[in-house]
Amino acid sequence: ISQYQGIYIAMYSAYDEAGNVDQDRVRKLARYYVGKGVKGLYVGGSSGEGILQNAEERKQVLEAVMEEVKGELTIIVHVGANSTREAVELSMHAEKVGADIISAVPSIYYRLPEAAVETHWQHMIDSTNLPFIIYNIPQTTGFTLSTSLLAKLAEQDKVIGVKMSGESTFELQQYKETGGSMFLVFNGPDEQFLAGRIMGADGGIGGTYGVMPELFVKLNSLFIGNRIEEAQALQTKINGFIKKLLGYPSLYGACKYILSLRGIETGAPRLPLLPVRPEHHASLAELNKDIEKT
Ligand code: HMN
Repeated sequence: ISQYQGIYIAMYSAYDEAGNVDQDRVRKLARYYVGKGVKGLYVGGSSGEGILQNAEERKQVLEAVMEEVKGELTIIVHVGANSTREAVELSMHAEKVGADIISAVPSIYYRLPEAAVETHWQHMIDSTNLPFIIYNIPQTTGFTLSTSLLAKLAEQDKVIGVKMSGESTFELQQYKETGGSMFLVFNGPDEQFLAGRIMGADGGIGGTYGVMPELFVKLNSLFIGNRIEEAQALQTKINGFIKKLLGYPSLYGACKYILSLRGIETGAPRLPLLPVRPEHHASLAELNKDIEKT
């Protein structure tokens, strides 16, 4: 499993000024993350607004990412969609363009029994030869992955891990124990990265990594080097930044504005995610400086 361990940036969307997917901006954003020590990118997840884009747009985003960084970064694609049919279409597309791994949330809106979620995921798994990472994010989907479903899915070689975005490190540890030492668990809540690692996570996938990749790479190295006190101090420092980011009308609007200050234009997030407000520009510029000097 060491081939997949590490830090994955949950990549943001990149639109032009009219709000359309901008492949050139996607390429620049992907390129920005090369050479920073991260293992790869998680494309089209929560931070990437996959759920706010149609299938065609999601394909355009992935194609631009693959053209730019294929072979340089490991690419996990979020292919979750409400209908199984669309999720399967996106899975097959991901395989066709050379992505490394697919991953999906359950279907949302309907309250589905576990058997329906299992069937939904199984169709994606069966549609390609790619490895699959379950995406568990109960606070947004309303569906909590049980250890029994995890155990059942993990029996298949293709199901290599879970992205654990729930906030309980107890559940995270239970997933790791259930899946076994060869089953990957990725920490989701960035503010608990170190806690997740200590309780068994193999790495992390996170949305705030996108404005501070070097800090999470360093935090991960400190953990691996068993320098726990320094790691705790760095996580505390990072959490100060995350706390500020979460105070804006939208987290991604704030993160994307910070990137624009570094010359990486990605446009505003798509509504209903709110754009950054002009009166917040100055404090975000301050925050950017603080992050850059850490
Ligand atoms: C993604 O799919 O884009 C993210 O990796 C999901 C990730 O777990 C984020 N969680 C949520 O959005 C609920 C975190 O990165 C989160 O944004 C961060 O910890 C700040 O709270």
